[in-house]
Amino acid sequence: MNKKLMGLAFASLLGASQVASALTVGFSQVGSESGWRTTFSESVKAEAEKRGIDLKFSDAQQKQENQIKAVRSFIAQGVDAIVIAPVVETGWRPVLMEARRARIPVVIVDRNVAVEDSRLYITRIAPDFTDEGRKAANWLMDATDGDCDIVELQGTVGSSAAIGRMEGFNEVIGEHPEAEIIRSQTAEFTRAKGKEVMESILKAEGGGKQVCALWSHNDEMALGAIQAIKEAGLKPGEDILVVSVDAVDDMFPALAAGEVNATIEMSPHMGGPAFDVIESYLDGKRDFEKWKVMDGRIFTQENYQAEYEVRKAN
Ligand code: GYE
Repeated sequence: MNKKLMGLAFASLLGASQVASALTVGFSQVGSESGWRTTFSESVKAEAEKRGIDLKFSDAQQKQENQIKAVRSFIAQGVDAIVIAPVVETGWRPVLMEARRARIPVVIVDRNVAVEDSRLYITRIAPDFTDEGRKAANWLMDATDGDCDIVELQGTVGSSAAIGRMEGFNEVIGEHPEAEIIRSQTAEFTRAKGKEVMESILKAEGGGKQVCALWSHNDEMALGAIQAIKEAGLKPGEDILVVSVDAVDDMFPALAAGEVNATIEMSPHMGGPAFDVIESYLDGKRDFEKWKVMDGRIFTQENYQAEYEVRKAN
């Protein structure tokens, strides 16, 4: 008798009530490249613990092949459901087809998968990355009257987060003839690369005195870049404005110090909604919206205080 049947036989001895909570869910996570990602992983694990879900967690270390291997392993284990935070958009159809053939429901969280057949997953729980880019650009255009030479730190190339944020930001900037992105380079969503790339951009821009603002696809890269701006003898938040996304805890002391101007919140708490979908699906619900949009606030030097108190209390 295989392990799953033995588990169910044992669970049935415990009585029906325990069977319902003996869900096994495989979670394929991108990696641990940013503070936001770490909080996201911890939040999913805590939520699974709270619900008595047996969570099989896999950290892909930013490699899609590791994610695909993990999903295949979840299928082989016969998990009840699979959750995927896809590192990049493309390359997912084959393994999602395998999950479908195995009749294992899949929920996409955070970034997106580019597949024609939307039946390959139940739903996606994520923010609107394009709207996050628009929010960042609208704040910056208001702050600079639409006249700003901008350097951009892109997230992971091919990720829907980087693609969407760039698209939304450029859409707004395009409406302002005096606003221009003068340098744009990936720093892979990490703090170390953010510092390294910003150092090279400042050198290439004659020390950075002409740079009006930094637009960073996430806070981690922005926090690294702020170190580089300081080491170049400039004041982040004043000489070079800083606008970013995620609103991680470390951004609040930087807002208080005047080193950051704005960050757009991206909630890391997607575990609960994902498990809600899975439990409803396994109870027979089928009419899910294809995208549950997670909205986010913008925190600036004018309004960060209350949220900062909340973060400090937790
Ligand atoms: O902004 C960044 C993480 O996929 C939207 O990935 C997420 C991004 C997030 O590395 O901190």
